[in-house]
Amino acid sequence: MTDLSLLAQALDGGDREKTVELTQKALDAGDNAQDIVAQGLQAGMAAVGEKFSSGEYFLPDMLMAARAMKAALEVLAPALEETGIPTIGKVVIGTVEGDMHDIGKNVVATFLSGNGFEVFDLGLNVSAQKFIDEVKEKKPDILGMSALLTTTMPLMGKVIKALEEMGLRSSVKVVVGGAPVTQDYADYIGADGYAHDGGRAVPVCRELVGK
Ligand code: B1M
Repeated sequence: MTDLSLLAQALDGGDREKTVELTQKALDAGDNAQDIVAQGLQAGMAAVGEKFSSGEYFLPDMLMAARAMKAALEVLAPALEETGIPTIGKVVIGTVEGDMHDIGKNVVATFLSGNGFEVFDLGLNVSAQKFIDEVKEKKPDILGMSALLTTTMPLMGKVIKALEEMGLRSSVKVVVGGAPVTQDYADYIGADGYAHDGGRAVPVCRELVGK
């Protein structure tokens, strides 16, 4: 197994070329794609977040790391999506309005489609109305919402309320996640499921569709 801490360091340093190179090397060495995400890329991003919080890093540092991570995820996508599993459920997913963080949501979407779900990714900055419209149109088994900011988290609760008001709540299971989201918060807003990370999102969604 490759030393994935080197990958974490490259991402932390915002070095896109090195991040992509080390991701490819780890894949070639036979490392599991989900481990590469968790122990390499996500570990690096966690370090970036801590340094941003402490004032050591600024917005451009976060942006460089985000670009490096996106490029590495493109390298990993075929391995993450490799599956022979037939479709086990439909998911509509997006990052809530006002929130421009989509890396984690993309990881979750990739993990889900790699594990047999048909995924409709609405992207980021998705309004409550858009979520509702897509639930009406696509009739998914699961609606997934991601929020990375404490200021955007409440939109998830608003969507759940709107689903209730429109008589749509019982037609869809709602799963929420994102760094500031907790199981307690998910319970508080009336979500059906919460996942701490992309790997966990898979069993949570499988359970909700009874598979
Ligand atoms: Co932002 N940012 N950011 N940022 N950023 C955070 C979130 C922050 C915690 C950094 C910090 O202060 N330590 C902080 C939020 C503080 C708070 O709300 N309390 C913050 C801030 C303040 C901001 C700005 C306000 C900064 C500014 O402008 N002054 C600004 C806001 C912009 C906006 O959204 N309106 C901003 C901007 C940005 C960038 C654009 C530069 C960039 C995002 C680029 C992009 O996504 N395209 C960015 C980044 C990269 C981060 C950090 C460093 C990393 C986020 C990330 O991609 N992590 C982040 C610090 C941190 O989280 N430690 C930070 C890797 C990713 C794989 O993990 O997203 O947690 P994560 O996803 C995980 C799980 O959470 C879970 O599974 C995923 C995969 O395992 N998950 C789900 C996520 N969604 C799920 C949905 C599910 C289930 C699980 O079900 C549906």
